[in-house]
Amino acid sequence: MLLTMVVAGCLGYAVYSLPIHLNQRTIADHRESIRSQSPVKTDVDPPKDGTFQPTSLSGVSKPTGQPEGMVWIPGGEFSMGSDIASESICSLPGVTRDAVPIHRVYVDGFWMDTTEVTNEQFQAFVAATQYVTVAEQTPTIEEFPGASLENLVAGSTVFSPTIAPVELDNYFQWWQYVHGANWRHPEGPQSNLDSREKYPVVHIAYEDAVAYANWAGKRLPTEAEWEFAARGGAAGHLYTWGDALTPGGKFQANIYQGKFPVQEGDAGTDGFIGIAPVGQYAPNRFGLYDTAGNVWEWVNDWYQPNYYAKLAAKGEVAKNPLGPESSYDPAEPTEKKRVHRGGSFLCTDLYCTRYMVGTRGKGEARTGSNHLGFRCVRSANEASK
Ligand SMILES: [Ca+2]
Repeated sequence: MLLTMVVAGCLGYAVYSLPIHLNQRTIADHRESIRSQSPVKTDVDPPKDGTFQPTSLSGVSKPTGQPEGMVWIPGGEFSMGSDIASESICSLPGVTRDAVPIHRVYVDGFWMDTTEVTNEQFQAFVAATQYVTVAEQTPTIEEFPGASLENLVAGSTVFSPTIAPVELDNYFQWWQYVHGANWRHPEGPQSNLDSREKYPVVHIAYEDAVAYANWAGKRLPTEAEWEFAARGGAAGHLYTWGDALTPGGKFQANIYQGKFPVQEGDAGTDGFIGIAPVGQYAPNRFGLYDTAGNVWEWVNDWYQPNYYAKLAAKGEVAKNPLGPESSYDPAEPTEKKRVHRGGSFLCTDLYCTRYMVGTRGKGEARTGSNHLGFRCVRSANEASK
């Protein structure tokens, strides 16, 4: 939780600008134009390039007994990761640094929730189990030795827009630990879930997501399963839907337009200022909604920035990879982090464009926020609840 303040993958680096707009360009043109440009001087190593190869869907047929609210993801072999094309779109250098190199991965078929878990779904879980989320628990001195007692108050991390424009080099400027913020009170004690039944549940820690999944007879996806599903059987696209951000002028995800992170800076050109109900945009080719934008999603893997490089170094297709055996983030080596995927309603090309399908997020496992949720999967051989 935020006493140590780790926020949903959008860590700060120095800002530079390399604006590229893809709407009228092919991805091949875009990649070539980047390679021909003079290198931009930053303190971040440029990502290594890689090559996407076609996705090969598994020939395994769809099992019978489709679970409610889930779709069958056929499984198969695909190219996972990101490359310089994604790196160039974001004003935050290093956005793909931990998502290289592109490497081949195979995943078995599985069932996946079509949407992020909603407030009404999580409410049913809590009503059945009386589960108390991490954000609702009072932090202990054992967990935060040295903290003053007045700071040991239950709460969670809430996006708090700045009054005036700020340098985007310190996310503490727009994230605050709000006492009393939790899944029932997304913006703090004065907020509630009225008319938000179909919104994704937020302020969920990793262990909260696992508890829900266990109750539902499901589990969290691996990072590989998540990316395979989000790519929808296609290969090498920037976004879950293709390579243009707004094909035909139409937004495909709830992200952020306008000045970030200032008050009233979110223009809502995509139809939503802030969080949106699930399923407001077209699904991907597998029938999944909101695999880009709206809220980040927990996946099961521990976070290590060089995990893809370790897999690629083996020189073989990684079969059903489960992630590294432990967490290590050089930026915050004492924090135990799991991977986040998909980006959120706060993602903007000014700062964090990780609604791009091959990019990664990360977060301390007990830290939730009001732009972080989850969805579940179920293996083909797991019985329905
Ligand atoms: Ca939006």
